[in-house]
Amino acid sequence: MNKDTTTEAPRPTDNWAGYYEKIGKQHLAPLWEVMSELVTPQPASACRPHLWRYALAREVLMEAGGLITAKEAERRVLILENPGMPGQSRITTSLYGGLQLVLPGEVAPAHRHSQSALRFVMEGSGAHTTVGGEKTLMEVGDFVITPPLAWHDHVNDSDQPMIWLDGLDIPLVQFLDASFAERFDSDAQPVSRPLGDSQARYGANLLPVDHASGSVVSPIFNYPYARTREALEALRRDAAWDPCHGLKMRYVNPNDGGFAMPTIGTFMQLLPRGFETAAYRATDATVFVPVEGHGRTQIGDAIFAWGPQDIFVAPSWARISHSAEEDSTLFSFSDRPVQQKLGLWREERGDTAQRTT
Ligand code: 1HN
Repeated sequence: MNKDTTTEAPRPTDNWAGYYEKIGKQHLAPLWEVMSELVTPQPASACRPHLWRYALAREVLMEAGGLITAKEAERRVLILENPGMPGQSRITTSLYGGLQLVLPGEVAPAHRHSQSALRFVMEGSGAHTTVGGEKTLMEVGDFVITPPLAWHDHVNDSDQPMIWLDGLDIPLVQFLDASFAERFDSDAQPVSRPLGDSQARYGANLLPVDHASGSVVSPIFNYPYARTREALEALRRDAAWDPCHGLKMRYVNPNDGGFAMPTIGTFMQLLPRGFETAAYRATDATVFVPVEGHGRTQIGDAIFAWGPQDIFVAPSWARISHSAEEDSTLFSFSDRPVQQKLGLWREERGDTAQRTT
């Protein structure tokens, strides 16, 4: 037995505050006061389920179009702030979301940063973004990638406003203190490859014969909706519906079959008219964007009715069930690649809505 006399000193139970103050001066703190908050029996997220109605967000975004130019703002974006984390520029705990407007004739000037970005096109046609020296045209439903530290600028040379959803891994990079960013010395970077180059080179189920890149970012930087939709339509004939997901596909990096982006997993699913999914939950909080159709989604206790271009978010480990009133397609994204690489990702399938734990 330990006979060290210090263990026999009176326990400071009547003066915890004094004890905490004393150890605080040495930048020490008692684990026993916080342990149950640090290590929770299941995810205890500040993230709340929420739906942003596109028509309402669009109205105030267009108003911003009259208040500030894309160039003045650098990026004219309204941040989608999760109501459980106000002021933190987060749509989920680990990810950022925003709605960006580029008006006809405008340029969002070239810059680059460590954060990965996805664009999911909500409205407009034919504006372009240039990423790492290649231009791509943007159409509704296209999923476009900006890899870490790739130069990127957006130019709207069409005659319609262009609006897209930005998804970035900003909170993750912030957490890791790994952010670098710089401005290009002109608004638009030089274009060094022809339109459609990466699509032909990497997006046609072919790779150049000596292609050896094991890059964690997909070299395909635009996954056009038309092709994704066509694949889903062809697959529905087989009707191998997943009870929790309908028909759900993952955007893929042809280098390795992994996720298209290293930190953000992206998906597109088809729910046919009348389909009701079984309850499902996973540890990756997920942002959903309906492209076509109407339906309802229950997330925990919240129920959201949705239509095209609305945006809704499900926190980690909240039970999700969808019902589609029409044939519906839902784009979604989450931090699943990070969680899977770290061995943290977990899912639970099936209708367990009656369970309390
Ligand atoms: C950014 O670079 C874009 O390139 C959009 O369109 C949103 C939010 C924070 C930091 C960089 C873009 C962004 C961003």
